Amino acid sequence: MKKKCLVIRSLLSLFLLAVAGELVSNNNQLLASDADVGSHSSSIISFSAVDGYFPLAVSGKPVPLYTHSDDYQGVIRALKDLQSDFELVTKNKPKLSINSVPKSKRVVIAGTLGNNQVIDKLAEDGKINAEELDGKWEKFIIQVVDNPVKGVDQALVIAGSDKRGTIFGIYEISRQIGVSPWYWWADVPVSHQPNLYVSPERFTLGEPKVQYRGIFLNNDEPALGNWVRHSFGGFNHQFYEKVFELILRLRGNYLWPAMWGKAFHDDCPHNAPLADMYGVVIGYTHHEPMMRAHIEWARYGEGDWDYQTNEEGLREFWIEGIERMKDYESTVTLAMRGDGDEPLSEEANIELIERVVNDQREIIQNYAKNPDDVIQVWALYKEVMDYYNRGMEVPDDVLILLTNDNWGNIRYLPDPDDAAKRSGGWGMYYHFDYVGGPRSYKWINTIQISRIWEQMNVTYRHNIDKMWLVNVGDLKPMEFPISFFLDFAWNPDAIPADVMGQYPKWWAQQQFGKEFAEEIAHLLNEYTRINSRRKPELLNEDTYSIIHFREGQRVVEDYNNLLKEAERINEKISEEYRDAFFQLVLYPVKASANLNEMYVSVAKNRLYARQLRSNTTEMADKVRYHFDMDAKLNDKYHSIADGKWMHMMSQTRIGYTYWNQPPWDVMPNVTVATPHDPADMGVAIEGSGYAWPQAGRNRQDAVLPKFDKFNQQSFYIDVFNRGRFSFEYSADTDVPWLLIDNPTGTVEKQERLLVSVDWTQVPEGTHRQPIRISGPDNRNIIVYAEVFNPSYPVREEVQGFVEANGYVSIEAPNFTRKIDSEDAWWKYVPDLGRTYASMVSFPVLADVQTPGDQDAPRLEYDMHLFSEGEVTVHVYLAPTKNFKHERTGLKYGISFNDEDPQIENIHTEILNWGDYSYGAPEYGVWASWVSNNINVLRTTHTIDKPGKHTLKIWMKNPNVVIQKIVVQTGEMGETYLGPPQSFFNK
Ligand code: REL
Repeated sequence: MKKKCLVIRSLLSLFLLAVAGELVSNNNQLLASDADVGSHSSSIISFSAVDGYFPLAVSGKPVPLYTHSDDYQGVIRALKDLQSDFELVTKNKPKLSINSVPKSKRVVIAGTLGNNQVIDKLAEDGKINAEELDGKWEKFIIQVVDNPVKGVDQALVIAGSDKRGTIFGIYEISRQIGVSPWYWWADVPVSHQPNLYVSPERFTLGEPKVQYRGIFLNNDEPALGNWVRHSFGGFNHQFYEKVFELILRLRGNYLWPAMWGKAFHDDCPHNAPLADMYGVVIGYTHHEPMMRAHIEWARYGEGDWDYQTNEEGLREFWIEGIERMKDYESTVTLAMRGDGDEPLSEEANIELIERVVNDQREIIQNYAKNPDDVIQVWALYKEVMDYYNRGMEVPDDVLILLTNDNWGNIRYLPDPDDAAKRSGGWGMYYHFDYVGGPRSYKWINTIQISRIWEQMNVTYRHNIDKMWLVNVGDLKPMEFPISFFLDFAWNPDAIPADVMGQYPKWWAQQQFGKEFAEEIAHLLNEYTRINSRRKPELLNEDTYSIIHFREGQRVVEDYNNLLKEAERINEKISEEYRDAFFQLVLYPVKASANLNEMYVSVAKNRLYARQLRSNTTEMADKVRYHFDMDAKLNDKYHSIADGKWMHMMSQTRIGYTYWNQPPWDVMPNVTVATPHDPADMGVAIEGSGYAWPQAGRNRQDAVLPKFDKFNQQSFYIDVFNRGRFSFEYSADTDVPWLLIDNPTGTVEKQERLLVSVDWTQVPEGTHRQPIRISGPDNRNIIVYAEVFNPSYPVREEVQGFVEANGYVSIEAPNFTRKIDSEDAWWKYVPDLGRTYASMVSFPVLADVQTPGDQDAPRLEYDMHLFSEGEVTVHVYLAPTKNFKHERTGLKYGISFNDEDPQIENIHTEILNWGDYSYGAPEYGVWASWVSNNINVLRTTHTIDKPGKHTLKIWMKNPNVVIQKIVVQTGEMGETYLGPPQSFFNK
């Protein structure tokens, strides 16, 4: 059904990110964005007077704006946004004069070289340098010019090389005076600034490094769809204007519109002309050729979606698409997939697709208004990549849109030299949100910007720079990674790894000001880290171990600590920021923390039920509490900002049973049980799923994990009740150096006793010490503590890591030594990975190295091992795909001490880049990599004798991302993340 659409101009607008400005501000005044936010952010605005600066607004009075009507409508529209932005910032709206020179000594002049006579005259008079702009793509300069036009003493000139160049220059001022690109989309408030001064230095961000930079609104039901229908009445231009403006403020230029049952051109006749007026290029998805939405075939198509049997019908349909496109800036998708984003039928072959493409290109030539300006795009999505591998011909002037595996891992990159030669260029289609196997992820932000950085940096260095596009799902709540993706696309060179590490703080400062930027950056990094470990849709009670290393408990604690911090900031931050803070920080942290705690509680409920703990039902109640809380948080999201975001969080996320979303959120099954009547003591211990007392022939001793003087752990004993009446308990041991907190007391339901060791008193050697737990009816249960206190090495002196409890666990960046060669090395990438950060073999295009050579680049980890014989080393790697065109897999070398390195191929199990279909031989391996967000490789080594050893990780290929290393020497509890890092001295 078509919606009525009124031409209502969006009112507001606001500020953008600056990346790598040429100007280095040297004043010490109060700047709009402070120097410590990273070199990628340059500011030319001061909020107080500076000698020689241009007074843009003084005492709340902004100078008038001036342009000429011969410029693009989109430029004049953006200037109106700037007018509103000045009003938001200074509380006064400047006059916008079109054609007649404002009566003012100082003005802002904005316009496009070659399209605006005022700007052209400035160029002619040599007041701005036309050469800087001539023939450039989306470039602007911002410059103070004396006596620009008759009657005006001085102007701030924003001149663009083309339409979007000028628009980006205009929004650059908006951003720098304090209007976030997210002012409307996330209710980011604008601070009042009565005085605005601009540096007299010429300022430019140059040309973007990636030509088309965009987003795809996808998987747009139920959340986006319900919100849009509620707020705008449909996917009409009132909605899309908000999207266009956002894209331009983020310095993007490209959109694939929402397409689940929607048709951009057909749903509202104003959508396409307005996109063009705004300056946003429109493309249709990889399976919607020739500017026609998928749903339009259902609406208007005649016959089957099959080129073999219905060539005529399809040609007609496509011709209409191309004619309807007019001369609006667009990209045209070529080729075809099966109806509804499915592979074509078995019989369909490469030859047929090539024929389809030839015919489509002919239609473009014959029916497009400006056929030579049309960007033709062929996306190598899913099985189409395989056709390409099998020799499918793609005409050289067609843009090849490469893809990730839908989970953020690039599938294929051509040889960079070949890539550079292709006239149609290359693009990359990336995902923040996905519908499909192994599981759809559509609810919350689970994307680490560090992984975007790493994968898109690899992409860029392979000369994939014509188009970067990202699937952003419902758009919200992906604000943070969208900003990063588009900023990085503007200029990847301006955001090297260490600057990327600063980005969250910079972004936080842009939305919330300086005061809490550091803390908010930490929250953004950490919540996305925890969510990226395993998408919430894949979480269940078995994900994290509640038996070993207190893993589940740690995740809950970590998340709840983040939540505490978020709530602390929420209380302190001024009222006007609260709605934005809720959307961008508090909700994702709280809702995700809540969900994680719900699943850990389910795990406890199940364990407690098995062990007959009387608090089993309480745990079931806790699950219910968190389940209800999830819905309450949803409601809260829908009520903030006067209900502006109604339905926006309505995506289901609890109760998945297979890849597709559940129709509603379903609480996991729990056990509710009535305990025995009389008091009845049970004991459970850390590191074991069993409970005591045990009967029968197979009963085991209760033995805590081993205490050692290096890690100086504490381990717990749970004394619990299986009955309904409370009982007294006591825990004692014969040695003074074994410490038990809470040694006596009353158990209503459960008491947790923490056992630790007084290392100043314990004698040297290995000890096995019983702890007697006495309960009702004189029953005793013995728990053993094993204590390891070797005389050597000395804790404070040992170099590197120390083995304990059957392993040495190492976060990769904690190496003892790093040996670099001149042209290759392991690079620290902050925040990347499930537990801490990563070391990445670098640079992206480095030559293959030879592990074992004396100077070969490597990481060395010293460690003290008490074990000898065979050990297994587990290397935890990011699930990088075998993307190099040679398809030989990425390799690294690994050795202990002076042994010859073993060469490990991280792609041994999954060499093919292609096959996604369920049931294909490699599907299972790939599915477990992306579900767990890790690829763990294991090698075995022989340790000749206990003592000091050095593990070496050698670089062979670049782009291997190592997060963590575990040397396993004995039995080690199974967990999702592997054991936490071992004791080490740097
Ligand atoms: O994530 C993707 O690129 C695709 O699965 C979707 O674009 C797909 O077209 C789907 O939304 C609808 O058909």
